[in-house]
Amino acid sequence: MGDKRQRARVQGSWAQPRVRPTGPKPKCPSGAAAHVSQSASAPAPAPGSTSWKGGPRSYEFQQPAKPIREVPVEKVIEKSGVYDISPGPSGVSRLRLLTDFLPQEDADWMFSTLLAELPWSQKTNYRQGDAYDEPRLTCWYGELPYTYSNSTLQANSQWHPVLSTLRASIESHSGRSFNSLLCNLYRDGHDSIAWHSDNEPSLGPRPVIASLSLGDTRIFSLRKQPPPEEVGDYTYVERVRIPLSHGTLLIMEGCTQDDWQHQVAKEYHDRGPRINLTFRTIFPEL
Ligand SMILES: O=C(O)CCC(=O)C(=O)O
Repeated sequence: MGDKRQRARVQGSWAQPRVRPTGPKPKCPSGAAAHVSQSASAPAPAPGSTSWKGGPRSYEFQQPAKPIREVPVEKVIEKSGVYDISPGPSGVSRLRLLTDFLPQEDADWMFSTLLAELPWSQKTNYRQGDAYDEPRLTCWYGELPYTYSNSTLQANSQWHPVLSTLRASIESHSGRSFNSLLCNLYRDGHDSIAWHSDNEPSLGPRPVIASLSLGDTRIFSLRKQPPPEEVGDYTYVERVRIPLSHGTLLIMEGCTQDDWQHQVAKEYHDRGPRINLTFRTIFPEL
């Protein structure tokens, strides 16, 4: 899939402008596979020679059978603001980014306190019955348990005082209330979270997720869900990339969880630890 997307991008953006042949449409001598053919009358070049002897070089241009499809250019969001990343299909998907939500000194001491004092552990998830360890550490706060990827984080109402303070300030900034928190610790650049949407039934329709980042910067990527006719092929979908730095608050709302997926991919250069706090609301009746 990655390879397909790369080939499509090379064709779409880097290829030379398409030359339209004038005159009658050339016929493909040996079926649709031959896009550029060399004249059959031209003999092979002499060994070591750099030019063809014995006749002019001639090429026949064959239009590709299907029009070349452009891969949309990935959008980058780096500045604070409100971004409507799509108007549908389910409704508006909206991101609010605040890069300096926490002053640097507060972000610094909160990061080191949470890194040292939260009960971090590695969760085991299940895919088609097979167990795998999440490539990051987590802990959960909330009156209710939280289930995703076929395993459950147990209820935990012992909020760390730093987390209670942060919850109150994010609630007063956003005008939303949150009863739960999933904390993620990416120990280094090899830790990650795979493509997913926060769309568990217990989060209710159109959940609002407030995500606070502390520590090293990591790239938060979003990709749009493909329309049904693409049968799960993400090659041509819209993409957004947001570097989430120390003290940045990102709020996802509207239809973001219906129409988009997000991830934090592994990186192959050195990254220090990063904590991400995702405040959510869990509905007991769902
Ligand atoms: O680490 C992040 O920024 C994203 C975390 C996330 O996607 C999640 O907890 O669902």
